[in-house]
Amino acid sequence: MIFRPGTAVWVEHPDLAWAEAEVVSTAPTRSSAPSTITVVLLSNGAKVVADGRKVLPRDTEADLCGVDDMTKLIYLHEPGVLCNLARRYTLNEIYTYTGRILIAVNPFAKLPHLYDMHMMEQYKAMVGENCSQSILVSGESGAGKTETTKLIMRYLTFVGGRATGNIRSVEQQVLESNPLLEAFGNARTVRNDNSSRFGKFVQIQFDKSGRISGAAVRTYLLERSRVVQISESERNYHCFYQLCASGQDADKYKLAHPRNFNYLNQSHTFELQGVSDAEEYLKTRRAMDIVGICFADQEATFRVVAAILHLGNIEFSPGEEFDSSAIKDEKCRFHLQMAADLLMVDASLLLSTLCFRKIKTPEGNIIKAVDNSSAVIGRDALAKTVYARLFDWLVDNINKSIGQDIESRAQIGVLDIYGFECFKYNSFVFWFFFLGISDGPPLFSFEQLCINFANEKLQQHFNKKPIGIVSLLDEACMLGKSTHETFATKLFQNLRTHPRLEKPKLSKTDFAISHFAGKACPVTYQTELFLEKNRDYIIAEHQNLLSSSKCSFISCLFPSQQNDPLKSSYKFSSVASRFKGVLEAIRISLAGYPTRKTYSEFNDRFGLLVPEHVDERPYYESDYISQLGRTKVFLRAGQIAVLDSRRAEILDSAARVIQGCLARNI
Ligand code: AOV
Ligand code: MG
Repeated sequence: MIFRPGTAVWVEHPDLAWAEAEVVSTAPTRSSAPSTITVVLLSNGAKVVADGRKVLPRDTEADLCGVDDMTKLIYLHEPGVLCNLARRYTLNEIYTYTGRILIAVNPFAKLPHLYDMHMMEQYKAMVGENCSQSILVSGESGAGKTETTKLIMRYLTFVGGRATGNIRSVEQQVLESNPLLEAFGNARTVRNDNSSRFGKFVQIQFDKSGRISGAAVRTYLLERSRVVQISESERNYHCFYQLCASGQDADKYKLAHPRNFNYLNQSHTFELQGVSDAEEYLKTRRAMDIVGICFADQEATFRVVAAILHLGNIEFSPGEEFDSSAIKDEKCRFHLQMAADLLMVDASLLLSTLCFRKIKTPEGNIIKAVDNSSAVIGRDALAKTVYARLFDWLVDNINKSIGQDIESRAQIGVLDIYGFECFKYNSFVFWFFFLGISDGPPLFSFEQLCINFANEKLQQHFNKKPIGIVSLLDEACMLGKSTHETFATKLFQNLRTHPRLEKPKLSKTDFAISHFAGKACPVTYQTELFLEKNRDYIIAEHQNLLSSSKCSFISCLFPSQQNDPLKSSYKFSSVASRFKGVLEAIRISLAGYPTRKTYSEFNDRFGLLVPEHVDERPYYESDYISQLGRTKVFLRAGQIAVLDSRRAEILDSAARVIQGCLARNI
């Protein structure tokens, strides 16, 4: 695009992302070289030479209050969108439409007036079409997806509620499932104090009269590794800290401050700003009451949580025999006993499960001792499995107690997944969330690949041949002899030429993906544990131990395999593939014609281009116009800028003519 001197533009800016400027001159270029444009920044009058490709037209007539729908913007490009969001944000207008998409900017402050009864009443009139719909909430980690999901649920339960005042009504149960699932599935991360570590799809069912008649909650891929491993300044799942702060209950299970437990003290962050874990514990218990989890099951749930903390404190030292392990000391023996008591299993069986492994040989099974580090890995695997089963149990229980309405004809689904995770991203939505985060080169795990993969799918930036990582991983898992090295080799062999995949120079087994088109943000993943994490199986010894529990709550979490003919212990099930099903059905149609103007708006602005034909349809059917609607003109991205520069030329020559006239008169 050619800019004339004086044209209002945006230029890319290292600190501000985009800065307001005006064109001074355009350097004449040979056709092969990129053009350069000299501009003057409005903020400080500095002259800057900018790459012509990074200069975009700026609408000087835009409303200072912003527009409530991005499609009303004259220029729908990044700086135009950012500027509009920023203008609205300063007025506490955090919601902006883009056609059918609603953008929310996280206010990080309570804006109660937006969500009060009065406001909800105003939208109530919109109930009507009686057909099922889904709402997808998308955005980077910390952007506000979960809060938005809760607001949506609150609204839906308000318009569809029966106003009976019953604390155990379906609506209340649906709402209270949120704090309950958050206690067990959310944790503090460097990006968000209450980050969801699982995906959630809530379907709210309505009866003929538009009243809520049932609901179903589905969850996806809880981040299991967090149970045993946390990074600095992050926390484990909230429920652990809540239980430690619970006073009497903590005493009952011989718990103490989180700093005393290996699964919590790997990070030095124990508290959340402005949150009392003791109060949160009471809220979780209350949510359990409302959702319909009986007292005995609540007790059992927290006994399991406590057992996991004690389990994590069982440490090992080398045993008497070569490559064997034994319990480290008396303190660890206490934790072993506590874990066993709480799980209601035999303490010596628990210990032998951790220190020995049964191995199948052609001559029969042999029992082999395992070394220290293998015992620790086994202990952590047990903790993760128990926690994951507990989480699934909670979800099942919520569903059973709320109940589904199978006759419902209309339902509204709300999808809330975890956000895209990448430290170095410097785009606008991120930028205030990432202040104060260290910028060491981050390496990402299997869980994050799944998270980012889901987001990528959701954003429909997958306009390419599927990259195939998940299929290759599944293949590797099914072949017994694969290792992460053979997987990485295969990945690079198969996808060598893929433009989004890179092989980092210093590692043979890491790989980097540029997840989003046009963003310089390759995320590097470490493949070390990919195969193990993708294989979703339970170690036979763990299964046997837990199904022997004298507590029916726990033995029911681990139904014995023999009684379950559908589950063969050899059957391979892939975590990543299950995740890939999740989002297959979701399609977002991005507006192909981002700029929309009514005929009269269009005429006002561009009528002077063809004064004689201004009211006639053939005028619109020129090269610039993509589609003509009944009341509006639809333009493809960028077309309005071309029209605008024509308009500026005409206005300019008109001005010159007028100036000439004036000069002559003088
Ligand atoms: P996320 O769901 O998108 O992140 P959250 O919904 O947990 O993000 O929002 C993060 C924080 O932002 C919340 O704890 C609130 O403090 C604040 N916030 C978000 N939306 C609003 C709102 N509408 N009004 C007031 N405060 C808000 V993650 O789960 O990390 O991807 O995996
Ligand atoms: Mg969330």
